[in-house]
Amino acid sequence: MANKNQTLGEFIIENQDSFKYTSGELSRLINSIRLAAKVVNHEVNKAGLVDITGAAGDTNIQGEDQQKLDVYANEKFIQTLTKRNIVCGIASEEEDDFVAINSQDENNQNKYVVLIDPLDGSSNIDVNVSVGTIFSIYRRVTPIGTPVKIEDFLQKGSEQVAAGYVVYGTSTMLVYTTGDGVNGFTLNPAIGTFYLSHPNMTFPENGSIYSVNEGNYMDFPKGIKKYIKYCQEEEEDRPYTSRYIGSLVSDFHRNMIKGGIYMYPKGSRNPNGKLRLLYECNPMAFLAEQAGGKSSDGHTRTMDVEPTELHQRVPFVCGSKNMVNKVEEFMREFGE
Ligand code: P6P
Repeated sequence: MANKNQTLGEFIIENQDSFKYTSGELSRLINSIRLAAKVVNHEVNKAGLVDITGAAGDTNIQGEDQQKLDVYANEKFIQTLTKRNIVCGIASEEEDDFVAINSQDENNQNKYVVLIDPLDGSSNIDVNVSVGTIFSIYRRVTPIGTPVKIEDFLQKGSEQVAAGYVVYGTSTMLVYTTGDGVNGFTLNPAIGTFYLSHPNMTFPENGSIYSVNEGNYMDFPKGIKKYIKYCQEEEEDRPYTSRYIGSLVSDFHRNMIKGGIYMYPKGSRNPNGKLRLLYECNPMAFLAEQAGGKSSDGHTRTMDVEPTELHQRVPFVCGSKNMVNKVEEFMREFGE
């Protein structure tokens, strides 16, 4: 039973029996993410004051300018997970290939891999808009004590054992699931402790907020265009409100609390959509479903998509169940 103002540490201990695998390691893993989140939060909150908001001058595999905070956050999460010797491998938006963590050591009994977008929405950093970290956790599928392999990372979203995000917003929150509902913890920066502020988070089945970059409207599939016009019709329950922050974690978080839908469809410039399946769509889909919401590419459930490569992109429609159902209805009727 969740009681408000419980600390994250107390919550993990109290609930580790509900986790179907040997939960001690997962608890340590969530704790290490908690530590890294606090360190990154400290830097994000002072980004405007020190010279780490400018582009790092490098570009990541996505061809996007790497903001220094991107690089910093990536290093912090990898460093923390490595030092605590909890995982056998990490895949990151900021790393071209996965990073093996001592997995060649036959004594390495670590069974988890983590996939992470260390600082999502980083283009918002230098304009002081919320950004976030997204993480997804799997059990490895190759034998423990052997070098970790790509197949340990290319698992369907339905195989996730845990997923969550950190939103560095007006307050900093850690929201995660281990398959037994979704709980949100708010950081008290004065003492560096996360407190259970949002127990048992649930997506309202209906909502009246839609989040999409309408600048790409002309590029969208016909079914998406029809849905957007549906949202704008003068009806008893519409028009809906358009809210798009340009930071997936922030848009998702607001929609989960208030009810709403986030869409990043495919288009000519993004023939498979923009968002990455493994460390953006799957973790958010896991959270959405655990909170009673829904997630698909407009046709297929996000967590049923068979991954083929580490940085693969998919179209993404995620949020209140009846809103996603409506998009899928339009996609069936009007197609691509
Ligand atoms: P656009 C940030 O880069 C991100 O991955 C999501 O956080 C965000 O929702 C989306 O891309 C914004 O993309 O093309 O609308 O600027």
